[in-house]
Amino acid sequence: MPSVLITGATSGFGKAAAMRFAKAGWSLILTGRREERLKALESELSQHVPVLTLTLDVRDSEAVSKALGELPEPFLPLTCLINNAGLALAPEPSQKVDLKDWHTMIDTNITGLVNVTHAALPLLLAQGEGASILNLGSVAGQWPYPGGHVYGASKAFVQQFGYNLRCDLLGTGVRVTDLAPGMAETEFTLVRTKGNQEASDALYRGTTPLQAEDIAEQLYYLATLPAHININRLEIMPVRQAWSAFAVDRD
Ligand code: NDP
Ligand code: 8X3
Repeated sequence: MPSVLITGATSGFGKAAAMRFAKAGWSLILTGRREERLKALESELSQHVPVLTLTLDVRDSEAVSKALGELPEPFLPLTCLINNAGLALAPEPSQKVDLKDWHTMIDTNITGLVNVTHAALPLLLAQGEGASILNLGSVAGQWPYPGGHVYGASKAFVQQFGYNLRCDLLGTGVRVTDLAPGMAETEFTLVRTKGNQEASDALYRGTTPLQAEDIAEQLYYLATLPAHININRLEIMPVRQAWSAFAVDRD
């Protein structure tokens, strides 16, 4: 039975991916900080597939390496790692941002992703052919926009780290993909605005954003491609989102 480790399974893409992979009969290792949500997911999905929940913060490298170093037999070798845990903070311009918010994004989106990848690599190499690392990048990693600052830069790291990993993993069979979504309706904007439900609702109102299930479907597609195919980067936007013109400062 193939197994998938999903970081940030308590909400959004991670939760939807847990449902999608469970539907296909995969064993699930689900992580996040909110234990109650993990337990609720476990009690629902463990009726169908083996589920292991790990309550941890991806920023804590010791906790991550301990937890992944002790995975029980039914979850090994690991077929797929979905590095999904992440967040944006501080939609305001750089000159108004609290430095702590920049640090939180770097610690989660970069250091956290690196922590999990480092601990999971031996488990994926044990699988070899057909194994995958699916990293949640973002359109913000490729395209600049006001208020994107460290969030976009952290996702550019995710892309380049993935490409460099591919070079090192050549010959092992382990694949790496940067899945880069645009606007998707999850708790992402609620987190970014520190709990401003109205701002979150306003962003998604009157348009048709991606849904978490759309991204879960892409993750499942990537994880089940024939073993000789590696999609390096997959950027996906809602039809009702596109780029905009360059901004110009005028007198
Ligand atoms: P959500 O806020 O709905 O989910 C984020 C998940 O990350 C939660 O399960 C949260 O769990 C987890 N998480 C956050 N910080 C930590 C941490 N320190 N340790 C462990 N888990 C953590 O957002 P999305 O589902 O939208 O986002 C998922 C990923 O997709 C992120 O990397 C995001 O940057 C990226 N993305 C999102 C887009 C969007 O428009 N929604 C578009 C492009 C990319 P908990 O709080 O329980 O720890
Ligand atoms: C999240 C998508 O457009 O807010 O990564 O940057 S966007």
